[in-house]
Amino acid sequence: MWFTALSALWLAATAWGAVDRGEDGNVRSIALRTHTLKQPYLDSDMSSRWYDFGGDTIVRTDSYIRLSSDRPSQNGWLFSRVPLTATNWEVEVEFKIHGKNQLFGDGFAMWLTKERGDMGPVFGHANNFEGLGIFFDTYKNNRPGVVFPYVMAMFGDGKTTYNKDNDGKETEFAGCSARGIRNANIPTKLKLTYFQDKSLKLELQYKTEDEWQLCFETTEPPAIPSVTYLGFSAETGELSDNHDIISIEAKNLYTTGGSATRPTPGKGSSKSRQKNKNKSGGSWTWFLFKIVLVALAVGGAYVGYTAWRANQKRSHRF
Ligand SMILES: [Ca+2]
Repeated sequence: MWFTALSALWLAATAWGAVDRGEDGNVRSIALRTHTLKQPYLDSDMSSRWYDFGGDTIVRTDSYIRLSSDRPSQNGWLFSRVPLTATNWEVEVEFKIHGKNQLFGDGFAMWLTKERGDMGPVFGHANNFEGLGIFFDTYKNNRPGVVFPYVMAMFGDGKTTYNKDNDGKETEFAGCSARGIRNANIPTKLKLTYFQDKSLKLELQYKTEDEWQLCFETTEPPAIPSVTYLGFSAETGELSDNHDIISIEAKNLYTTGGSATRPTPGKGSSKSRQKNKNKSGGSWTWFLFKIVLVALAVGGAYVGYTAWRANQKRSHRF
């Protein structure tokens, strides 16, 4: 009986542990399978259940999804099939920008937009978009005094135009220079973390392995539309480069009640954090989930106990 009860509790604890993987003590995460993409990328029917691609995109099942090859006038995209509806989320992407040429371009974009797979002039995707675009711009069209490659975020309202001629300077929300992100010696990664109405943070990994560089962090970012697709696109013109997506890992984030951390106001203020007293809606979900787990454990214990009793009765009879 006790053995069964203990093993049921242990099972419950393991199930709990599998989802309770937050790095921050107050933030829990669940992997979002619908927005995660790993090798070999494709199913047996040579399509992906959760992602769709088009244009010049090439999939090499053992290596990468190449949005643009190192050839002129390439234009490819990769987009999730279902919208990302989580309120708070984290997306970590391994990517690779590389090529043999001395002069190269133009870069790639990450999207959280209402539009999906709409080819156009903004790193291969549609202009006047609605939602968030993060641009990894490797070619300086005209932004004096700024070191390229330059990574910048833009919130589109569906009307505002991204201006390629000055690398989107007037519509920049936040950004950073990332010299060395192209042809890097280590796997290059980005991590975008979004807490609705609270914070948007972009971290990059390209200098040292397992060391994140803060690109920007802001509080009270504009709302990302509730129905947005997660996607990527790249474009080459006269100049070219390979723009590869290696893997995408998405997580749904929950803050637990009482003491969720949030960044202090201002750009780039990642180091100092303050306590947020607001209870989040997520905490209730977790509380109910815990109750279900305990109920399962107790139920398991009872079933085990009944079986044990029946067994004891049988063995007494004979
Ligand atoms: Ca540019």
